[in-house]
Amino acid sequence: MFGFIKDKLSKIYTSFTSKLAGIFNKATLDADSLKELESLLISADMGVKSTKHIINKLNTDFQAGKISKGEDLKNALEDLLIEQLHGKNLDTKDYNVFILVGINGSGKTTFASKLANLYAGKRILFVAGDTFRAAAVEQLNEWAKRLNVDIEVGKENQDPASVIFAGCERFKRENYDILIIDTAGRLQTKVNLMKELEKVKKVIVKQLPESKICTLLTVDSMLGQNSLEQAKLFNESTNLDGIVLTKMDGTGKAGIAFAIVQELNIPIAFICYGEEVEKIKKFDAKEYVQQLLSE
Ligand SMILES: Nc1nc2c(ncn2[C@@H]2O[C@H](COP(=O)(O)OP(=O)(O)OP(=O)(O)O)[C@@H](O)[C@H]2O)c(=O)[nH]1
Ligand SMILES: [Mg+2]
Repeated sequence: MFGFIKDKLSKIYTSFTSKLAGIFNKATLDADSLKELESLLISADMGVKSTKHIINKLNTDFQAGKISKGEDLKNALEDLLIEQLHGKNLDTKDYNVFILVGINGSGKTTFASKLANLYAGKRILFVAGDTFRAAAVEQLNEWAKRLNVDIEVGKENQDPASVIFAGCERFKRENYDILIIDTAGRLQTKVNLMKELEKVKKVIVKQLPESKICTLLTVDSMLGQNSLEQAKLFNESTNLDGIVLTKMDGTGKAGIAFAIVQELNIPIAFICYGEEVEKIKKFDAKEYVQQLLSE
């Protein structure tokens, strides 16, 4: 699939890309080729809406004779996919405060470390907003030590909003460059937990009126279409600025990026493809599509 994770190509993607190549290599296309492409896109979790939109456009071009060989199809598909992502890349350089939200195990804390590593050289403060699990605090603490980053930690079971409040105060008082707030994992369907997150966001916005706040949702790309519902509900309670697609090194369904951007109009900010701190890439729509379509 992607050049930067080729060493970990999943079986699904080996078959996805080779089937795509099978269509692109055809000297003449027929209506079945488009049907085949349609089911391939659905299987990559692109979502029915995005897929229909693309296939309809390709069909129109096919009927009009603008697409006749596989290579034409590849080029037209590439343009359409890039267009679907709106060429919209979130530039995290515009922000100095990051709030990481997402369901349990989606990769928030790991991403916190990757983000801090990207800002190496800056004065960074972590806030351990997951006060429910001692292990969660310990995990972030471990990263703080390794990356030489300061960390604000509360007491066990302390109201997360109050730890985060203290973190915001310290960020201002001690003039840090970057604030990274890790939060507890929660299911988007748990209303009380989502309300708590809403409160946390309000506290941050109120405490840091001068800061540029970026709320990022980590999405486990292996969950496919479920992620769409997650993103929708997290967006309702926290007003997301961007999505971080994690675990793209697994059987990640690359199509989900299109479904999220198309249906929710939230840009993808980063993709993560491994547990190690350097396994992260700033999202680039054009590069993403080109790598997805290349063998
Ligand atoms: N393969 C792979 N594993 C990842 C990636 N990102 C995170 N992980 C692993 O996924 C697991 C969960 O990651 P965490 O960062 O702890 O997730 P979290 O969202 O903070 O989890 P909670 O705090 O429990 O909600 C850990 O074992 C990570 O090492 C990734 O991009 N690829
Ligand atoms: Mg965590």
